[in-house]
Amino acid sequence: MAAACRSSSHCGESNSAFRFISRGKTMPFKSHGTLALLLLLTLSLCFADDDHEMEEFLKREYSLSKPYQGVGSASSSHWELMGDAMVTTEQVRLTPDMQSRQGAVWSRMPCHLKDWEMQVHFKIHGKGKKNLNGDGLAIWYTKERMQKGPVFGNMDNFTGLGVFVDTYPNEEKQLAAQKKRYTPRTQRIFPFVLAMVGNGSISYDHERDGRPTELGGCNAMVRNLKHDTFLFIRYIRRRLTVMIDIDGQHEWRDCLDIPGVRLPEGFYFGATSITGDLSDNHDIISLKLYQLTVLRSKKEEEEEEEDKITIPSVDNIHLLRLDQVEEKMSGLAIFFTVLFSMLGCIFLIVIGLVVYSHWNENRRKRFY
Ligand SMILES: [Ca+2]
Repeated sequence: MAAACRSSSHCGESNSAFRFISRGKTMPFKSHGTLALLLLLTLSLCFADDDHEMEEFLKREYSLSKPYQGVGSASSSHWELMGDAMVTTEQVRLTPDMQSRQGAVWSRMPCHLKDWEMQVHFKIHGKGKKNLNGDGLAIWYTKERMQKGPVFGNMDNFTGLGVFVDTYPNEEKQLAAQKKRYTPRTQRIFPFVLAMVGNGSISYDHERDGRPTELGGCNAMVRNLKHDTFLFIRYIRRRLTVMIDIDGQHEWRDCLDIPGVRLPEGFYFGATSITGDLSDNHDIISLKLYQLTVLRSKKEEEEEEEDKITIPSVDNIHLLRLDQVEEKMSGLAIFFTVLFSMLGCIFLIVIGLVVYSHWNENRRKRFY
Protein backbone atom coordinates (compact mmCIF):
# COMPACT_ATOMS: atom_id res chain seq x y z
CA MET A 1 0.00 0.00 0.00
CA ALA A 2 2.64 2.48 1.06
CA ALA A 3 4.82 1.64 -1.94
CA ALA A 4 1.91 2.08 -4.30
CA CYS A 5 1.03 5.38 -2.71
CA ARG A 6 4.42 6.84 -3.43
CA SER A 7 3.59 6.87 -7.10
CA SER A 8 -0.08 7.64 -6.87
CA SER A 9 -1.88 10.88 -6.34
CA HIS A 10 -4.87 9.10 -4.90
CA CYS A 11 -3.24 7.73 -1.80
CA GLY A 12 -2.83 10.80 0.36
CA GLU A 13 -4.95 9.21 3.04
CA SER A 14 -2.46 6.39 3.58
CA ASN A 15 -1.30 7.42 7.02
CA SER A 16 -2.65 10.67 8.22
CA ALA A 17 -5.80 10.95 6.14
CA PHE A 18 -4.78 14.54 5.58
CA ARG A 19 -4.01 16.54 2.50
CA PHE A 20 -3.76 20.07 1.27
CA ILE A 21 -5.79 21.32 -1.61
CA SER A 22 -4.79 24.34 -3.57
CA ARG A 23 -6.03 25.91 -6.81
CA GLY A 24 -8.73 23.32 -7.14
CA LYS A 25 -6.33 20.39 -7.54
CA THR A 26 -5.47 17.90 -4.87
CA MET A 27 -1.90 17.53 -3.79
CA PRO A 28 -0.77 14.51 -1.85
CA PHE A 29 0.79 15.16 1.53
CA LYS A 30 3.84 12.94 1.64
CA SER A 31 6.37 12.60 4.41
CA HIS A 32 9.45 13.60 2.44
CA GLY A 33 10.76 15.76 5.25
CA THR A 34 10.37 19.28 6.39
CA LEU A 35 11.61 20.74 3.12
CA ALA A 36 8.73 19.28 1.17
CA LEU A 37 6.27 20.47 3.77
CA LEU A 38 7.69 23.98 3.72
CA LEU A 39 7.62 24.00 -0.07
CA LEU A 40 4.02 22.83 -0.08
CA LEU A 41 3.00 25.43 2.47
CA THR A 42 4.78 28.20 0.57
CA LEU A 43 3.25 27.09 -2.71
CA SER A 44 -0.25 26.84 -1.31
CA LEU A 45 0.09 30.30 0.23
CA CYS A 46 1.54 31.76 -2.98
CA PHE A 47 -1.25 30.34 -5.09
CA ALA A 48 -4.05 31.10 -2.67
CA ASP A 49 -6.74 32.75 -4.78
CA ASP A 50 -10.50 32.39 -4.45
CA ASP A 51 -10.03 28.73 -3.59
CA HIS A 52 -9.42 28.95 0.11
CA GLU A 53 -6.86 26.61 1.47
CA MET A 54 -8.61 23.66 2.98
CA GLU A 55 -8.00 20.31 4.48
CA GLU A 56 -9.62 17.02 3.79
CA PHE A 57 -10.11 14.01 5.97
CA LEU A 58 -10.94 10.51 4.91
CA LYS A 59 -14.25 9.45 6.42
CA ARG A 60 -13.95 5.72 6.85
CA GLU A 61 -17.61 5.25 7.69
CA TYR A 62 -18.57 6.48 4.20
CA SER A 63 -15.68 4.78 2.40
CA LEU A 64 -15.45 1.35 0.89
CA SER A 65 -12.05 -0.24 0.42
CA LYS A 66 -10.16 -3.52 0.63
CA PRO A 67 -10.47 -5.92 2.34
CA TYR A 68 -14.20 -5.04 2.31
CA GLN A 69 -14.64 -6.43 5.77
CA GLY A 70 -18.15 -7.73 6.31
CA VAL A 71 -19.54 -6.13 3.13
CA GLY A 72 -22.36 -8.27 1.87
CA SER A 73 -22.38 -10.57 4.89
CA ALA A 74 -22.34 -8.70 8.21
CA SER A 75 -25.18 -6.38 9.13
CA SER A 76 -22.64 -4.29 11.02
CA SER A 77 -20.94 -3.34 7.77
CA HIS A 78 -21.38 0.23 6.61
CA TRP A 79 -22.22 -1.04 3.14
CA GLU A 80 -24.97 -3.21 1.80
CA LEU A 81 -25.02 -5.20 -1.44
CA MET A 82 -27.97 -5.72 -3.74
CA GLY A 83 -28.86 -7.80 -6.80
CA ASP A 84 -26.00 -9.53 -8.57
CA ALA A 85 -23.27 -7.55 -6.79
CA MET A 86 -20.52 -9.72 -5.33
CA VAL A 87 -17.51 -9.14 -3.13
CA THR A 88 -14.14 -10.74 -3.86
CA THR A 89 -10.73 -9.98 -2.38
CA GLU A 90 -9.99 -7.61 -5.26
CA GLN A 91 -13.21 -5.70 -5.85
CA VAL A 92 -16.90 -5.27 -5.38
CA ARG A 93 -18.23 -6.55 -8.68
CA LEU A 94 -21.51 -4.77 -9.40
CA THR A 95 -22.22 -6.92 -12.43
CA PRO A 96 -20.34 -9.78 -14.05
CA ASP A 97 -19.74 -9.80 -17.82
CA MET A 98 -23.10 -11.48 -18.43
CA GLN A 99 -26.40 -10.38 -19.92
CA SER A 100 -29.29 -8.88 -17.93
CA ARG A 101 -27.60 -8.40 -14.58
CA GLN A 102 -27.87 -5.57 -12.12
CA GLY A 103 -26.09 -4.94 -8.90
CA ALA A 104 -25.47 -2.24 -6.35
CA VAL A 105 -23.60 -1.32 -3.22
CA TRP A 106 -25.15 1.28 -0.91
CA SER A 107 -23.98 3.05 2.20
CA ARG A 108 -26.20 2.31 5.18
CA MET A 109 -25.65 5.70 6.74
CA PRO A 110 -26.92 9.05 5.50
CA CYS A 111 -24.11 11.53 5.01
CA HIS A 112 -24.44 14.85 6.78
CA LEU A 113 -21.28 16.49 5.49
CA LYS A 114 -21.64 19.91 3.89
CA ASP A 115 -18.59 19.71 1.63
CA TRP A 116 -17.16 16.46 0.44
CA GLU A 117 -15.13 14.73 -2.18
CA MET A 118 -15.60 11.19 -3.44
CA GLN A 119 -12.79 9.35 -5.16
CA VAL A 120 -13.95 6.31 -7.07
CA HIS A 121 -11.46 3.66 -8.12
CA PHE A 122 -13.26 1.55 -10.71
CA LYS A 123 -12.69 -0.88 -13.52
CA ILE A 124 -14.88 -1.67 -16.53
CA HIS A 125 -13.78 -4.61 -18.62
CA GLY A 126 -15.16 -7.41 -20.77
CA LYS A 127 -13.99 -10.22 -22.99
CA GLY A 128 -14.18 -10.86 -26.71
CA LYS A 129 -16.11 -7.79 -27.73
CA LYS A 130 -15.26 -4.71 -29.66
CA ASN A 131 -17.56 -1.84 -28.76
CA LEU A 132 -20.40 -4.23 -27.99
CA ASN A 133 -20.60 -3.72 -24.29
CA GLY A 134 -22.80 -2.04 -21.74
CA ASP A 135 -24.32 -0.38 -20.03
CA GLY A 136 -21.97 1.31 -17.58
CA LEU A 137 -22.07 2.26 -13.93
CA ALA A 138 -23.32 5.09 -11.75
CA ILE A 139 -22.24 6.76 -8.55
CA TRP A 140 -25.03 8.19 -6.44
CA TYR A 141 -25.72 10.64 -3.67
CA THR A 142 -29.47 10.25 -3.24
CA LYS A 143 -32.33 10.34 -0.79
CA GLU A 144 -33.36 6.84 -1.84
CA ARG A 145 -31.24 3.71 -1.52
CA MET A 146 -31.47 0.01 -2.40
CA GLN A 147 -34.02 0.51 -5.17
CA LYS A 148 -33.81 -1.48 -8.38
CA GLY A 149 -34.51 0.27 -11.65
CA PRO A 150 -33.57 1.22 -15.18
CA VAL A 151 -31.05 4.01 -14.48
CA PHE A 152 -27.83 2.00 -14.40
CA GLY A 153 -29.59 -0.38 -12.05
CA ASN A 154 -31.09 2.32 -9.82
CA MET A 155 -34.64 3.68 -9.73
CA ASP A 156 -35.80 6.40 -12.12
CA ASN A 157 -37.10 9.71 -10.74
CA PHE A 158 -34.44 9.63 -8.08
CA THR A 159 -33.79 12.50 -5.68
CA GLY A 160 -30.22 13.73 -5.64
CA LEU A 161 -27.07 13.41 -7.71
CA GLY A 162 -26.09 10.73 -10.20
CA VAL A 163 -22.75 10.58 -12.00
CA PHE A 164 -22.86 8.08 -14.84
CA VAL A 165 -20.12 6.31 -16.75
CA ASP A 166 -22.18 5.38 -19.80
CA THR A 167 -20.35 2.84 -21.97
CA TYR A 168 -23.05 2.26 -24.57
CA PRO A 169 -24.38 4.95 -26.96
CA ASN A 170 -28.08 4.12 -27.18
CA GLU A 171 -28.87 7.23 -29.17
CA GLU A 172 -25.66 7.87 -31.01
CA LYS A 173 -25.32 4.29 -32.24
CA GLN A 174 -27.66 5.38 -35.03
CA LEU A 175 -25.21 7.41 -37.01
CA ALA A 176 -27.79 8.81 -39.39
CA ALA A 177 -30.00 10.04 -36.57
CA GLN A 178 -27.00 11.44 -34.80
CA LYS A 179 -25.81 13.39 -37.82
CA LYS A 180 -29.23 14.80 -38.38
CA ARG A 181 -29.60 15.99 -34.84
CA TYR A 182 -26.12 17.02 -33.76
CA THR A 183 -23.25 19.03 -35.11
CA PRO A 184 -19.73 17.63 -34.72
CA ARG A 185 -19.31 20.00 -31.78
CA THR A 186 -22.20 18.53 -29.81
CA GLN A 187 -21.81 14.88 -30.76
CA ARG A 188 -20.75 12.75 -27.86
CA ILE A 189 -18.07 10.10 -28.03
CA PHE A 190 -18.63 7.07 -25.85
CA PRO A 191 -17.88 5.94 -23.18
CA PHE A 192 -19.25 9.20 -21.79
CA VAL A 193 -19.24 10.50 -18.21
CA LEU A 194 -22.12 12.78 -17.24
CA ALA A 195 -23.88 14.16 -14.20
CA MET A 196 -27.57 14.63 -13.50
CA VAL A 197 -29.49 16.08 -10.57
CA GLY A 198 -32.98 14.74 -9.94
CA ASN A 199 -35.68 16.13 -7.65
CA GLY A 200 -37.90 13.05 -7.53
CA SER A 201 -39.88 13.83 -10.67
CA ILE A 202 -37.27 14.14 -13.41
CA SER A 203 -36.96 11.07 -15.58
CA TYR A 204 -33.69 9.81 -17.07
CA ASP A 205 -34.03 9.34 -20.82
CA HIS A 206 -32.28 6.03 -21.43
CA GLU A 207 -32.84 6.06 -25.19
CA ARG A 208 -31.07 9.40 -25.44
CA ASP A 209 -28.35 8.51 -22.89
CA GLY A 210 -29.61 11.15 -20.48
CA ARG A 211 -28.89 14.04 -22.82
CA PRO A 212 -32.04 16.07 -22.00
CA THR A 213 -31.13 16.21 -18.30
CA GLU A 214 -27.36 16.29 -18.57
CA LEU A 215 -25.53 18.93 -16.52
CA GLY A 216 -22.31 18.40 -18.41
CA GLY A 217 -19.95 15.60 -19.25
CA CYS A 218 -16.91 14.33 -21.06
CA ASN A 219 -15.64 11.48 -23.14
CA ALA A 220 -13.69 8.86 -21.17
CA MET A 221 -12.15 5.80 -22.80
CA VAL A 222 -12.31 3.67 -19.68
CA ARG A 223 -12.82 0.11 -20.89
CA ASN A 224 -10.28 -2.70 -20.80
CA LEU A 225 -7.40 -0.59 -19.56
CA LYS A 226 -4.35 -2.09 -17.89
CA HIS A 227 -3.82 0.85 -15.57
CA ASP A 228 -6.11 2.06 -12.79
CA THR A 229 -9.03 4.33 -13.56
CA PHE A 230 -10.49 6.92 -11.20
CA LEU A 231 -13.42 9.27 -11.01
CA PHE A 232 -13.47 12.26 -8.72
CA ILE A 233 -16.63 14.01 -7.54
CA ARG A 234 -16.25 17.11 -5.44
CA TYR A 235 -19.08 19.07 -3.87
CA ILE A 236 -17.96 22.25 -2.22
CA ARG A 237 -19.81 25.52 -1.61
CA ARG A 238 -22.61 24.19 -3.82
CA ARG A 239 -20.19 23.69 -6.67
CA LEU A 240 -20.08 20.29 -8.35
CA THR A 241 -16.83 19.24 -10.00
CA VAL A 242 -16.19 15.94 -11.73
CA MET A 243 -12.72 14.94 -12.87
CA ILE A 244 -11.29 11.74 -14.27
CA ASP A 245 -7.92 10.05 -14.16
CA ILE A 246 -7.98 7.33 -16.79
CA ASP A 247 -4.72 7.76 -18.68
CA GLY A 248 -2.47 6.14 -16.10
CA GLN A 249 -0.67 9.47 -15.60
CA HIS A 250 -1.97 10.13 -12.06
CA GLU A 251 -3.39 13.42 -13.19
CA TRP A 252 -6.93 14.66 -12.90
CA ARG A 253 -8.57 15.76 -16.12
CA ASP A 254 -11.53 18.16 -15.97
CA CYS A 255 -14.88 16.70 -16.91
CA LEU A 256 -17.48 19.10 -15.61
CA ASP A 257 -17.64 21.99 -13.19
CA ILE A 258 -20.98 23.57 -12.29
CA PRO A 259 -21.78 26.18 -9.64
CA GLY A 260 -25.15 26.49 -7.97
CA VAL A 261 -25.82 22.80 -7.46
CA ARG A 262 -28.06 22.42 -4.44
CA LEU A 263 -27.85 19.06 -2.71
CA PRO A 264 -29.43 18.51 0.68
CA GLU A 265 -27.49 16.88 3.50
CA GLY A 266 -28.38 13.45 4.77
CA PHE A 267 -28.45 11.51 1.49
CA TYR A 268 -26.86 8.13 0.78
CA PHE A 269 -23.84 7.24 -1.31
CA GLY A 270 -24.08 4.25 -3.59
CA ALA A 271 -22.79 2.65 -6.78
CA THR A 272 -24.92 0.69 -9.23
CA SER A 273 -24.63 -0.98 -12.60
CA ILE A 274 -26.73 -2.82 -15.14
CA THR A 275 -26.16 -5.01 -18.21
CA GLY A 276 -28.72 -5.81 -20.91
CA ASP A 277 -28.10 -7.62 -24.18
CA LEU A 278 -24.59 -6.27 -23.91
CA SER A 279 -22.44 -6.67 -20.85
CA ASP A 280 -19.19 -5.93 -19.01
CA ASN A 281 -17.67 -6.53 -15.62
CA HIS A 282 -18.36 -3.38 -13.62
CA ASP A 283 -16.04 -3.28 -10.62
CA ILE A 284 -15.68 -0.87 -7.75
CA ILE A 285 -12.26 -1.20 -6.18
CA SER A 286 -12.76 1.62 -3.72
CA LEU A 287 -15.02 4.52 -2.84
CA LYS A 288 -13.18 7.02 -0.67
CA LEU A 289 -15.10 9.86 0.85
CA TYR A 290 -13.25 12.89 2.17
CA GLN A 291 -14.72 15.55 4.36
CA LEU A 292 -13.60 18.97 3.18
CA THR A 293 -13.23 21.60 5.84
CA VAL A 294 -13.96 24.98 4.36
CA LEU A 295 -13.73 28.20 6.28
CA ARG A 296 -16.99 30.14 6.12
CA SER A 297 -17.64 33.61 7.42
CA LYS A 298 -20.41 34.03 9.97
CA LYS A 299 -22.48 35.77 7.32
CA GLU A 300 -22.05 32.89 4.88
CA GLU A 301 -23.05 30.41 7.55
CA GLU A 302 -26.15 32.42 8.43
CA GLU A 303 -27.11 32.72 4.78
CA GLU A 304 -26.77 28.99 4.25
CA GLU A 305 -28.75 28.31 7.40
CA GLU A 306 -31.58 30.56 6.16
CA ASP A 307 -31.44 29.11 2.66
CA LYS A 308 -31.49 25.48 3.77
CA ILE A 309 -31.74 23.05 0.86
CA THR A 310 -34.52 20.48 1.03
CA ILE A 311 -35.02 19.59 -2.65
CA PRO A 312 -32.09 19.08 -5.02
CA SER A 313 -31.87 21.64 -7.80
CA VAL A 314 -29.43 23.43 -10.07
CA ASP A 315 -29.37 27.23 -10.42
CA ASN A 316 -29.81 28.64 -13.92
CA ILE A 317 -30.40 25.21 -15.38
CA HIS A 318 -31.76 26.79 -18.58
CA LEU A 319 -28.29 28.17 -19.32
CA LEU A 320 -26.92 24.62 -19.30
CA ARG A 321 -29.50 23.74 -21.92
CA LEU A 322 -28.28 26.45 -24.31
CA ASP A 323 -26.49 23.89 -26.44
CA GLN A 324 -29.74 22.05 -27.04
CA VAL A 325 -31.54 25.32 -27.82
CA GLU A 326 -28.79 26.14 -30.29
CA GLU A 327 -29.27 22.77 -31.92
CA LYS A 328 -33.01 23.42 -32.31
CA MET A 329 -32.31 26.95 -33.55
CA SER A 330 -29.92 25.70 -36.18
CA GLY A 331 -32.67 23.38 -37.45
CA LEU A 332 -35.07 26.31 -37.66
CA ALA A 333 -32.38 28.46 -39.25
CA ILE A 334 -31.85 25.85 -41.99
CA PHE A 335 -35.60 25.77 -42.67
CA PHE A 336 -35.84 29.55 -43.03
CA THR A 337 -32.66 29.75 -45.10
CA VAL A 338 -34.09 27.23 -47.58
CA LEU A 339 -37.50 28.96 -47.57
CA PHE A 340 -36.07 32.45 -48.20
CA SER A 341 -33.67 31.13 -50.83
CA MET A 342 -36.57 29.58 -52.72
CA LEU A 343 -38.66 32.76 -52.43
CA GLY A 344 -35.62 34.74 -53.60
CA CYS A 345 -35.21 32.47 -56.65
CA ILE A 346 -38.90 32.77 -57.57
CA PHE A 347 -38.68 36.57 -57.19
CA LEU A 348 -35.61 36.72 -59.47
CA ILE A 349 -37.30 34.49 -62.08
CA VAL A 350 -40.41 36.71 -62.09
CA ILE A 351 -38.27 39.88 -62.44
CA GLY A 352 -36.30 38.19 -65.21
CA LEU A 353 -39.49 37.26 -67.07
CA VAL A 354 -40.89 40.80 -66.77
CA VAL A 355 -37.62 42.36 -68.02
CA TYR A 356 -37.45 39.86 -70.87
CA SER A 357 -41.04 40.48 -72.00
CA HIS A 358 -40.39 44.27 -71.93
CA TRP A 359 -37.22 43.83 -73.96
CA ASN A 360 -39.01 41.54 -76.39
CA GLU A 361 -41.84 44.03 -76.85
CA ASN A 362 -39.40 46.93 -77.43
CA ARG A 363 -37.56 44.82 -80.01
CA ARG A 364 -40.79 44.01 -81.85
CA LYS A 365 -41.71 47.72 -81.88
CA ARG A 366 -38.33 48.54 -83.44
CA PHE A 367 -38.94 46.07 -86.30
CA TYR A 368 -42.32 47.44 -87.26
CA1 LIG B 1 -26.30 4.41 -22.71
